[in-house]
Amino acid sequence: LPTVIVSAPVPPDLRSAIEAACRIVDVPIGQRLDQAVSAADRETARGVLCTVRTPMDADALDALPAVSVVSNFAVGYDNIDVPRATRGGVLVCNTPGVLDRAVADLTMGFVICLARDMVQGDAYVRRGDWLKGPAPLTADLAGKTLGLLGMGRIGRMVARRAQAFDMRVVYHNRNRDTPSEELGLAAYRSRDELLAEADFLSVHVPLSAETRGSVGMREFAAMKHSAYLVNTSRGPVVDEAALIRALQEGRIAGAGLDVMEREPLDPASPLCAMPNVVLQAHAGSATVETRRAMMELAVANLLDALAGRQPRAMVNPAVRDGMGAAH
Ligand code: 8YV
Repeated sequence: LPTVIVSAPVPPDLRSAIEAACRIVDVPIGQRLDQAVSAADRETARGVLCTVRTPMDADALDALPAVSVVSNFAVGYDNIDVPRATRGGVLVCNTPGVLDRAVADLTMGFVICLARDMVQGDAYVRRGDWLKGPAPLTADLAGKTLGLLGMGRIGRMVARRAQAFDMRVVYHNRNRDTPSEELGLAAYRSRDELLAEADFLSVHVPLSAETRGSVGMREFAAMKHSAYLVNTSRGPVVDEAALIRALQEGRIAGAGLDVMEREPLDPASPLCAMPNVVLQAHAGSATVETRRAMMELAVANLLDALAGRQPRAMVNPAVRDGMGAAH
């Protein structure tokens, strides 16, 4: 049986499915495979099932010469050096599609929480302030502009939800997304127009060399003072020091953050002391149903690739088409 390295929370039934075809080597989540796996298992491992917390950089890939597939339990794959994997003939798989709704739901949750000041409202009731009088008024979503930075699968799902709340939805994307415009989901704007118009700026881009730190002081300065930032993508897309400064200086009104530059977030971070910031623990996809669907897809991707079948979701399909470098 081929050896596979598993560093992901696989439930028992799916683990049995893997064990029917493979020998599993377990690695605690977050550990480097080139350090945690024995030399013998590193030499023979044919596949990897891991989370975004497993660095699959050049060193890790080099240490696993027989690996032909890395199945990521995530749609994002910024933990993997994909060009290096492609050059080495390693197929990279991910879990697109099955988590779009959950992430979009949490995004709208942030928008509603921020507009209606729900975290403060909750504290107001618990403190007994309600006994002294009603809580301060908040703001409508209807008529407000949601600016989507990134219009992929998740951005579109957010647009659909925001429309149901009678928001105006505009977006900016590397490539103009004509289908979204034809469906009336959102209107295209230049990046600067988007920043200037948005009452809520929500980030839906992958983390890459181009997007790292791409929402920073220049962007906050271009936004309305009354605008909120929502980030359910990847923390490092936002320059967090600049965000903290922008919040402290009142350049923007607040933020809803599911992801941070460093996770888990240090509770000593100034973000944790700000009443106009709502935080979640990288939980966009963290529902029972969505995590199950993600794991089913990630396991199927792994087993399909090892059996020579075409996985449902491939990041670098050129490897399978035989266009990657030879082994
Ligand atoms: C995490 C995510 O993968 O899909 C992604 O890109 O960031 C999340 O769904 C999740 O924490 C599981 O590891």
